[in-house]
Amino acid sequence: MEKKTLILELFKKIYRIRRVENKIASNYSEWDMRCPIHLSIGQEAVAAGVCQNLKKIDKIISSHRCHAHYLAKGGNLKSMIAEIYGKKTGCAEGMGGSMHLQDQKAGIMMSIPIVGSPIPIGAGIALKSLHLKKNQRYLTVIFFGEGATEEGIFHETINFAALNNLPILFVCENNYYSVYTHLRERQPNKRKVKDIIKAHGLKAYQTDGNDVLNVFNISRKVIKEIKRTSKPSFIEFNTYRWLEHCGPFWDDNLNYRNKGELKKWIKNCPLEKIKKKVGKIFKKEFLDGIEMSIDAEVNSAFEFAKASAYPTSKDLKKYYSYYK
Ligand SMILES: Cc1ncc(C[n+]2csc(CCOP(=O)(O)OP(=O)(O)O)c2C)c(N)n1
Ligand SMILES: [Mg+2]
Repeated sequence: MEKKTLILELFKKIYRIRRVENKIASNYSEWDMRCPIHLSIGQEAVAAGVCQNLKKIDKIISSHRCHAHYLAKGGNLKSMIAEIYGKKTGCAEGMGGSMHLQDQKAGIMMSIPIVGSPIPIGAGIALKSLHLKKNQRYLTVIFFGEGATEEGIFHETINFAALNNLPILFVCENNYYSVYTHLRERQPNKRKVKDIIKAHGLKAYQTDGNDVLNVFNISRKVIKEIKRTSKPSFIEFNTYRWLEHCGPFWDDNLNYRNKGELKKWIKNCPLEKIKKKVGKIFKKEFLDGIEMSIDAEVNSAFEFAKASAYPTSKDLKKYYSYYK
């Protein structure tokens, strides 16, 4: 892909994710969306940059903070919004909510909010690939927060993936916080996650997650290597969540984060960064047109979701045989 087309595509991806999540945040207080939400505002470049390198056949699996991954991998927008509104037209038939986004046609296998649990399941998905014919094989990307690296299952899976040469890209979005607790209160000082991974025998990288071109370039290089060698790899991207851990609001009145820290990361906005680059290549009117068409698409997904029906107790019976 030509560089200017790539920059435009990355801009579109990040703008769309931001637009969707801003609208979720602004509509949330209407209380029609009744599931918890974990927004990725401020972290979008990781999803956009990594997924830009994936083919439709490639698979991803995500966690509670899955909106950006789902959108970047090509998940259906209407089904996503309908799911968050708890509607039958949602991607989990309205019974999962924001933390259970999936669109298997687009290679989004599932999202699971039990911290750490998508990691071994992702390894299972990758293991299956090894048993397929060569032209049906795929790469699996497992997205998780740095909190998940503190779980035993993460280390067991890394070991298993290394031992079995599973074609996995482990993507750790290090936003420094697990809910209200900073990394420094959870992990020994100066111990790098990347070094632990290397000790398990994997190649491991750590880099800026807010510059989408940087994310794209390093993941392109690593993905090529995984496809060539069928050995798993790990990338830690440093980034930052702007809003509260769970919900649509700013929560810095709680003072668990340093105000200067948040300001610094807002200045380092992934959308503004790519917007600057794209603005140097394309005319403003052209970009305004793109933004308008994305806005219209997002608005119509919300209208679709609101107009859709809720699942009924009959629908529940399909999955819960004990439900009377
Ligand atoms: C096994 C388990 N323990 C605790 C929780 C509650 N919980 C939900 S998200 C979260 C923080 C996870 O932090 P991180 O992995 O860094 O992801 P982030 O929220 O920062 O994206 C916790 C503790 C959970 N869902 N699952
Ligand atoms: Mg975190």
